[in-house]
Amino acid sequence: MNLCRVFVRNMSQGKKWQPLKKVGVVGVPFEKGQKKYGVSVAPAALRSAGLLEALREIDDLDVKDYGDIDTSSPELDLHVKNMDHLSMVSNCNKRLSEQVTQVLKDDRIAVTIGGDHSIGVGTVDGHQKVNKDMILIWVDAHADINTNKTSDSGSVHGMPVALLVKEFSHYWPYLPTFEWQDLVFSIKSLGYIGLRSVDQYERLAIQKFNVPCCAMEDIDENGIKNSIQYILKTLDPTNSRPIHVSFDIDSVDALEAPSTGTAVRGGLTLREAIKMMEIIHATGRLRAIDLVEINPAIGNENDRKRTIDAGISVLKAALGFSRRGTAPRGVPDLPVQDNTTKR
Ligand SMILES: [Mn+2]
Repeated sequence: MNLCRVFVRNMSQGKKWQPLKKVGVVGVPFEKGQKKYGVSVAPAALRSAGLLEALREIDDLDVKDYGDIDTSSPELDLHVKNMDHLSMVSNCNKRLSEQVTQVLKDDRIAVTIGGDHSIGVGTVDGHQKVNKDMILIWVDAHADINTNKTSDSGSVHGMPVALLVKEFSHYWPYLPTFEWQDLVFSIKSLGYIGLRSVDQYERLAIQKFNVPCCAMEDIDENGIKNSIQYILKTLDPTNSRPIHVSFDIDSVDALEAPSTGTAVRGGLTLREAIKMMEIIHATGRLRAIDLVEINPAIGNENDRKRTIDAGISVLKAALGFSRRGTAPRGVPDLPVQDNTTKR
């Protein structure tokens, strides 16, 4: 009797995770977080390359397109040093946060297609409003954890992590128009994969806060499987927390994803990126994924196509596409011929 009661209690405490079979796609045609033209056309380019159809081909996946976020807003001078287009970044992220919250409340995985990486502020804000215990895996060549004091460029796409972790609040000045943001996400719930271009103060931040981090040299040393498993185990030893992946296409090697604004050689192979996503999918805990920094205006037609294909392959792997193939559901046999004559 007592044993039975203990068993029932354990069952109800240990939530059984299953991959969610419903996704909601949100486009964010926004590029004011960096200086180059073109990132804002990525959602349209991904859709016309067949992103939605590719996701719908995944076994049993229910895909709803929520359309694009309205990224238009007046440019205000907020008198914050070394932060370009701050009011526009803030407005876009506010709307994006609300949309991501809605997708998750609709019981779908939020798939956000950027846009530059400044939109990670809104996707994480919107996600943690629903899943307070989420962990964040930032897959990127860069750490994106500069403040306006440490940034060389003033571009906000190099600052989203610093903007979204609460431990950084006293490294920032007052940021007008950011009142909508719930600054509750902790840097203790963050891990990095794919780093190979890290500024000095970014490295200092990673060390100071002991952020679990698999830079490319660690991935070369240990392999992608051990690397992602190390990040997942460190952030969430009991396998019980929802996962948010913010995937910058520049994490992938510039040879395989050339159409991006800050390409760096020596990155993840496409196969490593896909393998990592298959492992994350298998946890059953993926609840939000961002795909950012594809810039179809950079490179030639071949570069553009290769980069978009890489991005779609990464999303497919995260959402359950199997490279082994999938047999048709509920079909026990191959189709037989009407003609009964045997060969
Ligand atoms: Mn990035």
